[in-house]
Amino acid sequence: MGILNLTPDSFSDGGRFLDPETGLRHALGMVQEGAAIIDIGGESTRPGAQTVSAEEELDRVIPVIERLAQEIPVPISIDTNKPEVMHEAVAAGAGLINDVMALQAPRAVETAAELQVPVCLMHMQGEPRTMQREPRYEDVVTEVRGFLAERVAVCESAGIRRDRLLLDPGFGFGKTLGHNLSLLKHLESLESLGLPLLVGISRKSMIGSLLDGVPVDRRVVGSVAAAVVAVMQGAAIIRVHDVAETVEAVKVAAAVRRAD
Ligand code: YH5
Repeated sequence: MGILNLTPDSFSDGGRFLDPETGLRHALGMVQEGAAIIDIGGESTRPGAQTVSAEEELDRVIPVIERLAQEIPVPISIDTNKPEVMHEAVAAGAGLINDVMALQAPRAVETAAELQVPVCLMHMQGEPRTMQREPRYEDVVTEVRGFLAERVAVCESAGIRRDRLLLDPGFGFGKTLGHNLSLLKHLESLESLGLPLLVGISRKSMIGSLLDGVPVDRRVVGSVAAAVVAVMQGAAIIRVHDVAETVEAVKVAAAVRRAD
């Protein structure tokens, strides 16, 4: 899954993709590099980020989704927690909802059920503005697993088919480095929920911390290493900025995982 950020404050690409044409070119490039899904986001959810209005988010993402849906052969994912954005994005051609709030916003579960597209449910402790202040868990793996199991139950009760759900432990969302490492090491224990796992670690501060604070543009190798570990631990989809590098590494890791 290649990341297409349409936020002006996007930390890792400095908002270079605000212009729809530039966003389109970037997405096409990621598809050529082997991305199987393009994830489009118009609201920053990085630590400390402010929320944006639905109008602003729609202005950023809809023109790009409309163009991309015509021009790329892979599904488009909409990274949003707002029901209106989910609705308009699917109408414009998006085929997957990626919600870091796991459909906890008012009307989000009902909207996703109506839209009949796959949904990725992600775990987060707290909210983006404050989530990294002091993340606390008794047992991060058990708590994340329990949260995801409960959200799956809520979705199924609302009529979302189980085979349309994906799960994500939410690396960096209300987690310390230690929490993130435990989740990655024990990712396989989420596999018993029986749904495909999506993992997003690309360029995150977890990688920066492990590499003595390297800036985002020097986190590619560390991010790829984490992607390899995630695949070995059962991840089905890896959400990344650096598609070409990750695809090569993950092909090798997936072959090892499948071996006898
Ligand atoms: C995710 O994990 N993450 S947006 C801070 C960074 C680097 C990257 C300081 N949407 C996820 O990518 N959706 C985001 O460095 C996501 N899983 C899913 N499903 C945050 C992000 C980032 C933040």
